[in-house]
Amino acid sequence: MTNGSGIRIAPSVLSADLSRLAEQVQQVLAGGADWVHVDVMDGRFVPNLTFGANMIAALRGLTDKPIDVHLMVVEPERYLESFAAAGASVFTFHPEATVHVQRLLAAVRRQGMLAGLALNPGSPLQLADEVVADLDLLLIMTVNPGFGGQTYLPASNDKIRRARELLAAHGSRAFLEVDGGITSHTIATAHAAGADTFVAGNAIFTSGDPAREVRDLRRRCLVTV
Ligand code: S6P
Ligand code: MG
Repeated sequence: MTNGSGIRIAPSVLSADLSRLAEQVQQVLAGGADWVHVDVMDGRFVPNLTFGANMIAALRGLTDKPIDVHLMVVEPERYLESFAAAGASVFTFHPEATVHVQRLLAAVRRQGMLAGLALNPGSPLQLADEVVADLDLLLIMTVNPGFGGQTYLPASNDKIRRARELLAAHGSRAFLEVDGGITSHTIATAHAAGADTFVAGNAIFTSGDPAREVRDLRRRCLVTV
C-alpha cells in the first residue's frame, strides 16, 4: 500500500464536486493520489451527514487504489460487513464511538481491511496505548472533525511527534495519518513531525487543478522545515 517514497496522499471526496465525482477522482489519480479518503458522518458523532456504503462502492468502481474510510459515527461496528463488501480497504473509527475497541480492530482485520483508530484533537494518545499491536493505521485529527476547510491546529505537531514515538516504541509499522487543514503550507510540518499519510480535501478540490495540487502536496513534504 506504499508508493515507494513512503508518503501517501489521500484526497478526501468530501470536498469534491459530487456532480462530477468520476472526473474529480480521475484528476487526483492523474496527480498521483495514493488512496481515496471517504468521510462517513452520521449526524451524531459529528454534526454533519455524509456518505455510506454506496459511495464506497461507487469509488471502488472508479479505481483499484485503496479506499480509506474514516467513520465519524457512533457504533461503527454496524458498518463493518457492508463497508467491506462495498470495497473499503481501510476502516478507521474513533475509540469513543464504541465500547469494545480491541474487538472491533480485530474484526476489521478479519474482514480483510486495515484497522485504523482516529483520535480527535482533545482525545489523548493514551487511548491507543493498549491496542498498538492491533493497529494498521493511527489517525491524528488535526481539526475537530465534521466539516472540510478548517484550519490546522498547531498543537497537532507535538501530538504527531508523540504518536510517532508511541508506534516506534512498540515496533509498529502502522501508518501515521493526519487529517484536517492539510495544505501546501501545513503538510511539511506534519511530515517533519512524523506523519506519513496525508488526507486533504479543500486544498485539493478547491484548487482549480486537483492533479497539480496532489503533486504539490507530495513535493512539499520533501521541503525541510
Ligand atoms: C474534518 C473532516 C475530515 C475530512 C476532511 C478534511 O472535519 O471530518 O475527516 O477528511 O475532508 O478536509 P480538509 O478540507 O480539512 O482537508
Ligand atoms: Mg477524514
